[in-house]
Amino acid sequence: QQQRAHSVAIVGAPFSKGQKRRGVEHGPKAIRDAGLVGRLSSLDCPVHDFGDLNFQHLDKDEHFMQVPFPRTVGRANQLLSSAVSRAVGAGHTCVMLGGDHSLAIGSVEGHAQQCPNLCLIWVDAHADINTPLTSPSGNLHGQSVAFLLKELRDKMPNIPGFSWMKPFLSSADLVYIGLRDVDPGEHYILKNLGIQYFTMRDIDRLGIPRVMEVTLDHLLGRKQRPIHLSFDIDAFDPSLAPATGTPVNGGLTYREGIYLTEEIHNTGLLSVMDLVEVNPALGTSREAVEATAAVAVDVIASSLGQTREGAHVAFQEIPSPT
Ligand code: 6HN
Ligand code: MN
Ligand code: MN
Ligand code: MN
Repeated sequence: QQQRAHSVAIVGAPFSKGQKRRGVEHGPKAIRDAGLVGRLSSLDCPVHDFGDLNFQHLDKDEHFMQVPFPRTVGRANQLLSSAVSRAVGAGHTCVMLGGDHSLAIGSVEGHAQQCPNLCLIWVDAHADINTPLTSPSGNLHGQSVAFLLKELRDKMPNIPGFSWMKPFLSSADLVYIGLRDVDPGEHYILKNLGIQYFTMRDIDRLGIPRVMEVTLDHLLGRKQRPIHLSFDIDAFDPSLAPATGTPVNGGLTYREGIYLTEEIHNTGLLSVMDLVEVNPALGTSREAVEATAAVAVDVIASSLGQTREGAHVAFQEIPSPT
């Protein structure tokens, strides 16, 4: 169905301390350079570019257990949370450009301040649900969801830098799509909490239309509510999106990714979207980086109403020659 175009706020989050590879802080620039604002404007969405947030690196930020930069990541997410909350409070659909996926902590938290009944769709090769005690790497971008879930409250230590937030999301309000690299502790958590997830094998078996039907029914079947879409570019196959820190073979095709986001747009309920983990320092060529950023723009535009069918915004009738 056709929805009224909402105004869109873009929040750039040039941040990389949730993992160990530098360069992902240049993701927002790469996605903007690929023409994001022009594409959204041509969809008839009024675009408000809030620019990039200015994150501080904190000195004296010692490891906590295996986790590097906990205070720096915590502070960055606190800043992002208030920016997202402000954008949503002002009535915009918010697009957060990362940066690494630890930023979803602040993005979802800020969204929940305005929309406590939100649901979360996490599109990713990874589940990002390690706790500091299960994480094989220590990296916070692999732990974002564990910070959000009420059911994991007792399993999370007090990590310095995060005392500003409390977990608020129920595991029933979360669906994963695209998983294909899940750590043993993560697999146990997914099973133990009964989280709804679709791996790439499930997509092979069911097809993306059925996966989206079950996803949206699971989250919206009882009541309509705002959607938070957290889209990690590594959900796509590395042949399409090579410029990313933790690529895994066998990912979403372009058409699966676009269909997925078209279905989310068609609900009319998308409220905040994250597009994370585009790392321009990791492409093997300039073309590889530009291709990755172009896919990111396509997925954002599709989430916000670009259709493959076309749209007759500028036409009331077929022009007659005279
Ligand atoms: N991401 N599961 C691995 C870890 O280190 O916890 C990889 C996480 C990747 C995170 O892609 O956003
Ligand atoms: Mn991720
Ligand atoms: Mn990932
Ligand atoms: Mn629309």
